Amino acid sequence: MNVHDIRRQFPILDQEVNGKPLVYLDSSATSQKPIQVIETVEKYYKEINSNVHRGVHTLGTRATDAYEGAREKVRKFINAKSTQEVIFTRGTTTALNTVAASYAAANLNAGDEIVITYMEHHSNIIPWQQVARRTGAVLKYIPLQEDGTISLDDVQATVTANTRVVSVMQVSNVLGVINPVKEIARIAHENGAIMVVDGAQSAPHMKIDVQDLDCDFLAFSGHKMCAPTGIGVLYGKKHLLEKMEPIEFGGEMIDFVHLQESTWKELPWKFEAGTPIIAGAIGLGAAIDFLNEIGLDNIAQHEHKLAAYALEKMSSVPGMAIYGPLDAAKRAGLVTFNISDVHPHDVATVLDAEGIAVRAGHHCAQPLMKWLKASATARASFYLYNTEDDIDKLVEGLVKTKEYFSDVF
Ligand code: 7TS
Repeated sequence: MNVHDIRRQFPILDQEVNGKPLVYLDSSATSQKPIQVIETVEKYYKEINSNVHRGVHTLGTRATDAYEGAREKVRKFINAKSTQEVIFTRGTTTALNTVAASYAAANLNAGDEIVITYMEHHSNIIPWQQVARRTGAVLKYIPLQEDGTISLDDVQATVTANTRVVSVMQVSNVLGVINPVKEIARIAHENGAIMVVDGAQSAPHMKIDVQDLDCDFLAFSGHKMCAPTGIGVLYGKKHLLEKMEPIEFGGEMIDFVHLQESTWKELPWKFEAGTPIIAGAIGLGAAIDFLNEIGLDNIAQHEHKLAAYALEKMSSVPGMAIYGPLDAAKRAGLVTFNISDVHPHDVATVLDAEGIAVRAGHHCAQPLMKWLKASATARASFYLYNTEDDIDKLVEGLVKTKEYFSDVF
């Protein structure tokens, strides 16, 4: 399928915004949804909507089959050994909070260390700060090299025999760097720590094999990979999940409830209290089918080309500061930047008038912004439906922005 055929599957892209054809360059915030996913969710509500795991009636069985079928699609997608290792959550944030509040809160003591990096999203910082506060553990940061990448020497120097948890994003939502999480997992394990991978920006864009990475936990969000909002995944190794206590309690997750105590269902359901996100999970299953049909390797290659093209074209705009490595080989499909002294919100506003959607702000990574010595930045992020033409329009928009503000000042 070429990119123009792919674009045709995303109805939202076929519209004008502010009188100009929409150029959507904010897929790192959330991706657009293909018609297959929209129709799957619509069909679920039109034909089989029912609660799962309870009814004997036919619709209930169909809904349960579709929901559990989606879990099997996720299992295959990340090559987990068993569907017992695949827990549906609200997204990456909930998944990371579950690991912190359940695994880490129970296993960490004063003086133990949690190791993360300066580039983490707030969702992979604050849950660990909270655990550290509660347990007396210490939160340590792997430093970044000048170009924003991580060196394994720095990982070796930061992770010690006291480290219990290492948690790192596979792809940065700001710098675009791809972190060597497989090698970091090896270092974590050599030191007796577990490895948590924040896959929010990698799962949509590259093949992930949890057995090959040998990570203990992986978190990702459906809405960044063509699925609806409100659904995400926590993968965890079975032997760890089995020993963990749920963090939410109520219907669906119990085996027996007595007056003073209760027992939990087996994995994965003990972590899915309440009526689950049924339509979301089924939508995620459809998104996985869609991505598989195109091929994760083809998607990664396409975005890699776009990133290289964007880096080259954007670098030619006078006053452009690009964050992260300039070597496209070290990057995924996004470019974060500032132009001269123009505030990124002004950049985003001028671009919006041209129909171009980019994100401006701190991108939920304030420690990284501090490290970059920038209060805010603008970001263009690409996905399988973006083209070189989108980047040409972005660059034209950036030149316009620069001219507009040089007239003003
Ligand atoms: N981790 C990373 C690396 C992310 O990029 C994000 C969201 C999250 C965690 C949280 O995901 P959620 O689905 O639970 O919200 N990142 C962004 C972004 O870059 N712009 O908007 C959201």
